[in-house]
Amino acid sequence: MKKKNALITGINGQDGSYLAEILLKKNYVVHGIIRRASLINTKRLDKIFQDPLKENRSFFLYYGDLTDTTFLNNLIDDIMPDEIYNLAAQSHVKVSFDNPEYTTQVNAMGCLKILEKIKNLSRKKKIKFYQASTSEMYGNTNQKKQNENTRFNPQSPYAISKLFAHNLTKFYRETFNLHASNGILFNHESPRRGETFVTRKIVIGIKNILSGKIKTLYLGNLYAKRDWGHAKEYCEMQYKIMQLKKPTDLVIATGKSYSIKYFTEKCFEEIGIKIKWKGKKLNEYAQISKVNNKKIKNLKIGQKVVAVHKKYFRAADVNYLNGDSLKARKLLNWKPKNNIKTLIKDMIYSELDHNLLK
Ligand code: NAP
Ligand code: G4F
Repeated sequence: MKKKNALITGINGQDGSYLAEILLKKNYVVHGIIRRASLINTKRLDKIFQDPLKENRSFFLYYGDLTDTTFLNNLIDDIMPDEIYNLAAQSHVKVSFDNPEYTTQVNAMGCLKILEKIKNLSRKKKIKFYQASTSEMYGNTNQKKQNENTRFNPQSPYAISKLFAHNLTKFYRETFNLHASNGILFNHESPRRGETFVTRKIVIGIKNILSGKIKTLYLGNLYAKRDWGHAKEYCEMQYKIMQLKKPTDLVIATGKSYSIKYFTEKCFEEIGIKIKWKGKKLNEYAQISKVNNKKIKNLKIGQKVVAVHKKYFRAADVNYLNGDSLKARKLLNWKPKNNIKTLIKDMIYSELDHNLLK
């Protein structure tokens, strides 16, 4: 049987790398776009990389950029994929405040370029499309749980660019009859998470505190709450959404929401360190109150290990996200396997030197 061809934009990212592994296991030929960088930065793809000179390859990488229309059109013409997963994005919310135009070019216009190309090819081939939509689009809402019918109220250039792409995807599906779906994914993390997103930053911060490289980890808004799932599991859902007979928009979430403060406490707790919070607002900090781990010798009771710094606050923030994924649970026959505990364990144990752990 002829193998299916999938094109993944953003293959080098957290999700792209997991999705590529999933599709290769399902016997797909996987094509991915990577950006040229002055140093090789494709570590997440090391496991699945195939020598370009190997015959009968099933994994192909192409240098390109979502801002380059000619490149995108030529590549899609060449591959004529069965499925396109659009995961490429300037995905950092805080960065989008400083780079709003670039964020919009990539996240919004990038999506438009691909949808237009799929539409123009539709007489030749029906290419299916998945758009990486986001819970950030809900912004600040008074709904206790957010689902596919909740009103969007985006709070950043990132979220606005993603809402543009979300609406486009829906519009092209309804108007031009494309098989195009939005996965409205709530935050999902893993050992492969980018180092400047808060969960990975906390885990790396703890590692650096344990090794003595830093004394204190600085964070921003400790009171924002997020619905954190596991990226590997959510990427399996991206594949499943693509396989639906009828394209649609689906929320993927755990339905549990925790603050950054809670996540931080639980990470320390996982390695046997109890922290105590003191102070308020910009003077808030946490110090070590107990160490229940004989292998940790260089930390003292009272050491200030976490503090708040205004640098890490945003001009506007999303205070509370908690997803209602009932529709996906029914349509995809899914329920989340991971919770905050298993997520923290996976991130901590992948990051830290096992000799330092309990
Ligand atoms: P990520 O780790 O930041 O990966 C994004 C990928 O996009 C990176 O490989 C990046 O390339 C690539 N990229 C950025 N700008 C590009 C451009 N101009 N042209 C081509 N490629 C470009 O993000 P992620 O966490 O895997 O998320 C995947 C997608 O889901 C993103 O669209 C994100 O916005 C969305 N999303 C994520 C979450 C989440 O919690 N993780 C939740 C909802 C939605 P480099 O490797 O060269 O930087
Ligand atoms: O980890 P974050 O940077 O993720 P954020 O902003 O929720 O965005 C991520 O999830 C979205 C899905 O909802 C994706 F669409 C998006 O691409 C990205 O993957 O921040 C989470 C929260 C925020 O409220 C932030 O203000 O943590 C707060 N926070 C507190 N201190 C911090 C920090 N965030 C970062 N990055 N760094 C801090 O020091």
